[in-house]
Order: sequence, then C-alpha cells, then structure tokens
Amino acid sequence: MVVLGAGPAGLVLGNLLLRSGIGCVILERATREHVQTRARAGFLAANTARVLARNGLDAGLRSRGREHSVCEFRTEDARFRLDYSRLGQGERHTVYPQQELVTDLLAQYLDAGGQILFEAEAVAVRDADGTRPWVEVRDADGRPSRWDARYVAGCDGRHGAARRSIPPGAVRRHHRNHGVSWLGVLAEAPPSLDAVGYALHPRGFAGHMARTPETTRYYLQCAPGTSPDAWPDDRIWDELTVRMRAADYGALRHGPIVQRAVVDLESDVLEPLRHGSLFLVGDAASLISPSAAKGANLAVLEAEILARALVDDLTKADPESLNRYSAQCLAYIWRAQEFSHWMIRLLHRAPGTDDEALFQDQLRRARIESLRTSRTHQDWFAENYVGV
Ligand code: RFL
Repeated sequence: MVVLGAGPAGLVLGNLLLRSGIGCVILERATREHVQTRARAGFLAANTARVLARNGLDAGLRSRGREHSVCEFRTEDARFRLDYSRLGQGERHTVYPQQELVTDLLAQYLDAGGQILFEAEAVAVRDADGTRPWVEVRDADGRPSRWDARYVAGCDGRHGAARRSIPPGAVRRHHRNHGVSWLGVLAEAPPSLDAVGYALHPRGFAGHMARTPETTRYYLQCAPGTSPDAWPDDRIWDELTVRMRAADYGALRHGPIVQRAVVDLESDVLEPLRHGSLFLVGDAASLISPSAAKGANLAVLEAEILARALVDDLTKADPESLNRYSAQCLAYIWRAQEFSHWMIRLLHRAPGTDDEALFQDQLRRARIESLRTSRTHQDWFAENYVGV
C-alpha cells in the first residue's frame, strides 16, 4: 500500500494499516520539520477525538488539548453567545493545533516501525485503472524512483499528484468559489475572549479562534486578490479592533503576527472518491472552506473508513466496504459542505448594493436573529457545528 502525503489523513491511515499488519509506505513531499510546524487547523470535532481514542492515537490530544464549547456572535444589532455543549447533541470541540496532532501521529507511526520517506514527491500515479498501480517519485535532488502497490491512497491534498493523475472525465469535480476571501493570521498573543468570536461588521467579517494559551488565529474578510503584504501588523490590529467592536466588548490582546495568508473561500468535491486502485482522502477528496472548521475532521474520519475497508479487502478478501468507501464518505462530505456554505452566508454580506444584495442581506440578518432567539435553530446549529 502506498500512501501519498503525511497530513492528518495520511498519518491516520498509515497508523491504522500498520497496526493491522498491512505493509505500507508514506511518501511525503515536504521535510519532517515542515510537516511538524505547519500551523493550520485547531478545532477538532467530538467525533475526531473519538476516532483517535478508539485507535489509541489520542495521548497528546488528551493531555494537551483543551475542551471548547462557546461561540460568540457580534453583529450590527447585538452580541450573543451559544454554549453548544448545552445544545444539539451536547458535544464539544477539542482545541489542539494540527501541527501537534501531526507530530503525535508521526511519532506513533515511526515508533511502531512505520516507513515514511520525506522529500519524496509523488509525480504521478500510473496504471491506477488496473490492479498494479505504481507511483512515480522524485527525491529532493530530482532523482526518480518507483513504488509499486496493490492500492494507492491519495492523501496529498488539493494540489497533490493523486488528483492530477485521474484522467479527465473519469471523476466529476463539483467546484464553487464563494467570492469571499479571508486574511488568516496567527498571532503570538493569548486569546482575547473565552469563545470563538464571529464579528459581522459593515467593513466585513472578523473571526477569533484560540489555538493555545499563547497563540490565537484571527481572520479578516478582505477583497479577493489582496496581497497579505498589504496588511502590516498595525493595520491588522486596527481593523480587528474596529470589526470585533473592542471598544464595546473589551480590548484585544496584541502580539506579533507570525503567519499571514489570504484564503479564497472555495469548496470542491470529487465524485466518486476512487479511480480504480486509487482512493482520495481528506483535502484530496474534497476541499471545504475554513468557515466551519471541518477539513481536518473529515480527513481523519475518511482515513479511518478507508483503513477498515482496506483491511477487509486485503486480509479477508472482502471488497464490500471498499466498494462503499466513496458513497459513505460523500454523504459526510456533502453534509459538511452544506453547513459550511450556510456559515458563509451567515457571516458575509452579499457584495454590492443592488436590490439582490440588499435582499440577501436582509435574509442574512433574519438568519442571525433566528439563531439568536430560536432554541430549535440553536440545536441544529450546535449539532452541525461540532459534528461531522
Ligand atoms: P494536508 O494536511 O494538506 O496534507 C497533505 C500532505 O501531502 C503532502 N503532499 C505531497 N506529498 C507527496 N507528493 C506530492 N505530490 C504531494 N503533494 C502534497 C503535503 O506536503 C502535505 O504534508 O491534507 P489532509 O491530510 O487531507 O488534511 C486536511 C487538513 O490539513 C485541512 O483540511 C485543514 O487544515 C483545514 N482547516 C481546518 N480544518 C478543521 O477541521 N478545523 C480547523 O479549525 C481548520 N482550520 C484549516 C483551518 C485550513 C486552513 N488553511 C490551510 C486554509 C485553518 C486554515 C488557515
């Protein structure tokens, strides 16, 4: 078995295959240092914690993750908080930076004797439509090599080799650019509030998400095509202060901005998630906008589903679960996409001032008001917000 990519998807899959005695190698384009320090997700759903726990992969999460269950909305009209551990299914998030999860998963994989090659870039997956696929690989010095397998798992993200290797027309790609961009920054500053903050302001959306007691992720809606360099630290803090209404609700805790990037809010889903002997997992299967913090959670869930199916196929000659893999994961993916799409329309004004934009904006305000006042709506929100 060849697994492309050492993100959450590839490392969960690698650990589970190894434990079941299935020979596998993980091929990772980046260095070990890079994958262990790449700051991305932080909010892990209750189901993700359960998947990691039942597979004995949650030691770090249990000791260093922090439970989280409150979000605070700051709107043109009001401020309100929802404690989602008291709503819906009563579940919480665990805040645990993705790079720490990746570090834990990698250490467990290596301790168990797992094989991984860093700086090994998959160039293409060949012969995936047959039963003897192989991966063309290039190392950091450009030297080629070849890895043969019974199956290949594409856990190499949206721009990886797995997606590129699928012939045109073999798989359908549903794609949507939501026309909204966020400047995402990581601040070396303690969180400013004890909740996820969603600020809806005439100047655009601003978001606040704790990562660790010393670091906080903030988001600022910005014009599509904006360069992150146009946002020096002072401008970021000034804009966050205005949009988060710090004058009314409490000052923000400042610190140096150590990472800044502009993210276009986009969604895509490939269908099916399989081409012959090649399976797509995590961001390679579906890209989901960060508006609802679902990407890493889906990656972990899909990796577990695929691992179980591969074990059935390879050790019991039972291909049924593998044949169901795509449909089973797509059901979760589309539900997450639907909620994430709903979040985008909750958090952003429609661009423009024409009749349609004004109409959409009144709908958005009604949506927020319903969320503020309706227990039924809050239960629905909580169930989808923390679930996958
Ligand atoms: P990853 O983590 O991108 O890992 C893919 C790995 O594949 C390697 N690779 C290759 N290796 C070999 N050959 C090639 N040709 C290769 N091409 C790529 C890469 O180097 C990398 O190591 O994918 P995976 O495992 O599917 O995991 C997906 C998650 O990383 C992603 O969905 C989340 O980070 C999304 N996300 C969030 N998800 C959550 O569940 N909760 C959150 O709070 C959350 N916050 C976020 C996020 C994503 C963000 N960005 C990137 C927009 C916050 C941000 C800012």
